[in-house]
Amino acid sequence: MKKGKILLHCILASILFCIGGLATFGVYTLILAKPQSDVYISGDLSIHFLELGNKYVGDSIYIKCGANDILIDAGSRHDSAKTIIKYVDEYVTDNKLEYVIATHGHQDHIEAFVSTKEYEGIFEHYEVGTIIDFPLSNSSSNILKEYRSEVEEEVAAGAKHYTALECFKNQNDALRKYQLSPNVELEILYNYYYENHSSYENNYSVCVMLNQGSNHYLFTGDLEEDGEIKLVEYYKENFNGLPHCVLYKAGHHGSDTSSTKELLAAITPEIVCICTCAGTCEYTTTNDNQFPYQDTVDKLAKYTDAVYVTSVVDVYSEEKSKYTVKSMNGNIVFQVKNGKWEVICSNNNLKLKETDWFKSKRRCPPEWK
Ligand SMILES: [Ca+2]
Ligand SMILES: [Zn+2]
Repeated sequence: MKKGKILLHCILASILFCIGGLATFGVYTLILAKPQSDVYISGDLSIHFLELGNKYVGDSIYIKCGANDILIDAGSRHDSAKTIIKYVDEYVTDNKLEYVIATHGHQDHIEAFVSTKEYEGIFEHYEVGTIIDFPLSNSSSNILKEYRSEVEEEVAAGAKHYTALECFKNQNDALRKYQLSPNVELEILYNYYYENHSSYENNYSVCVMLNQGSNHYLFTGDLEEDGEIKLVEYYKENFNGLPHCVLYKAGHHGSDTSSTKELLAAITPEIVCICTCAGTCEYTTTNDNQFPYQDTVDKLAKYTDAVYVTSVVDVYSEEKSKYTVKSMNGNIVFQVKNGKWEVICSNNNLKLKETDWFKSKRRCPPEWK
């Protein structure tokens, strides 16, 4: 190669190197300038743990993701329907719930789906796209019969209806994973009790994981200890284990029979939302075993202090007709916007450990001191 040509090459190479360097530097700064969370959280998503407008414990979780509206459960009583509808109507723009999931056949999870003379239920108020529910039940309650009959009406009106087992197995047009937006999918997990008998109705709960890139949010209905342990084992054996979960809806309203150390060790939750009325005597008058149980608090504390609770007893009475409730956090909203997540509650953003109820009714675990 001639000297002149070499020189020309050198100059060209230098120019290219400079441009390349600048370009690389430019891109690098751009990435650095973005919050780190942007790298793995993209797409808007909000998850709402609802207060249900009465003093009874129950679940109803509304999820908005892109154009999709999803409702997991509709408890706790018929009159909750008007509370749920009033709230959800603020977000639903087409009067359609694209997905409805009923975790199991207990009143405090399905009653508000159903209409009465006095109250319009969820199924009557909304058009419904796909209904996913529990394959098994031991219950012969009226509310479950009414639920089933309204599901049939929805199917006659064009809704699709699958069991969680059909979803998990991708059978009969059902899907294990529904893509809600380019970055978010709704995954129906496997639960041993989709196809095996349990004497606990709670164990039949449909288990759902929302996946947003590498962020995961877990909902297990009222799944009990035995079901949780089988869930953990199944995913360990077949899928390299359950992933770390940013968000976990505490199973069974904060009962000690859920949120086992096995499940918590697998998902190491960062934020825990409990749909319950703290200190309710609906099921027991023993303080430690009122939702959320002292033992549940102790187990959760090993992983996080970001624990939120929808409601709390206002006037306590051991007479069930006399106690009243008020908002603790109120409606708890976990939302992802512009690459960042945050928890915003309708009443206040206090963590459980900061509440008056906690200070007077629970022993503070060492991790929270
Ligand atoms: Ca919709
Ligand atoms: Zn329940």
